[in-house]
Amino acid sequence: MSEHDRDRIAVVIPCLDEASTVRKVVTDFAKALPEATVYVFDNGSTDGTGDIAREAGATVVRSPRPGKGNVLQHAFRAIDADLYLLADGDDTYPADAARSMIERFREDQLDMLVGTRLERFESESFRVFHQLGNRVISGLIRVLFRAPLRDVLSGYRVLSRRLVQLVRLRRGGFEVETEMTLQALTKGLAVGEMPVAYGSRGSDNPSKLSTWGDGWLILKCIALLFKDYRPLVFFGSLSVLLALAALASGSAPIRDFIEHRYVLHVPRAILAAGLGVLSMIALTAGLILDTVVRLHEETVDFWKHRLDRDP
Ligand SMILES: Nc1nc2c(ncn2[C@@H]2O[C@H](COP(=O)(O)OP(=O)(O)O)[C@@H](O)[C@H]2O)c(=O)[nH]1
Ligand SMILES: [Mg+2]
Repeated sequence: MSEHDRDRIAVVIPCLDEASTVRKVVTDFAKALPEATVYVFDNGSTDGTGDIAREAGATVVRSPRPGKGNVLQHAFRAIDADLYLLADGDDTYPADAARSMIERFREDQLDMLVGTRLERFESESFRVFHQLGNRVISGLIRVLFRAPLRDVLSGYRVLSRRLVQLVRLRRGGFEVETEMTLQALTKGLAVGEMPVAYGSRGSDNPSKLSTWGDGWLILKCIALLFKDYRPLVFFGSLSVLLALAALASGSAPIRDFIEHRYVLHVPRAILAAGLGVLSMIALTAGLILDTVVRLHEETVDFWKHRLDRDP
């Protein structure tokens, strides 16, 4: 009898028009994890996805607001479980890896385990630019947030109860994986990765992800979360850039003054002064917000401690 035997496991599958694959996905996960409850969050499917999923034995929840992010926000609010396994409804993630992911997750005492898709995938698994996009986004996060993650956009993850309670998702679309990862990292939660096989979508049912539209939203999400959680670096860098611009613009007026004891390049002097003031404002904003983030981290630590003590 292990301490985890009574864990409530929720398999959460967001679905939009996945009639051709949802039956297989639901039955595969029910077979792989008989003790789990399989939830299909469906919003706006017009191809009967919800009915097929219900027939296959899933608990189908109608979700009001479109977008994968909105659906996962709904799932985090609606489901009370000890462990959450997120997967997609397009049968690209192997249900038979679920058990070993959960074991690794428990062994390493993680809050999030991401199934990485970079080792074993089919020729059609990734669309053009998606592998490059994934590398750019994961690389950016590695540099900005100092996190050694390689596949931030994977939809296959195991999450802890305390992560689901602590992480406040805001984004409604495909930025959700990025936001979830960055929130977990900035809250000091334990994040790990494990290779899984990654299949390809059937040609009859295209992906809902738009390469450029969602790519742009994901980059914007990273920039905004960097501003929110690393304000001293964000505004500090801005302050340095502004100071350099002020110096560049001020060099002529300064030379004037040294040589003639009089400023000839007045417009440049005014611009330099303005840029200098902006640089100071940016630095001040960075310092003040850095304090706010530190106090926020203390609050998060308080809740982490509380949740550990009485989950
Ligand atoms: N309920 C719901 N599910 C969605 C929505 N958009 C995408 N999904 C589901 O999210 C999963 C991932 O979407 P997919 O198109 O496969 O994106 P990709 O794997 O990143 O190319 C699939 O199961 C989709 O059905 C949505 O607006 N509502
Ligand atoms: Mg997919």
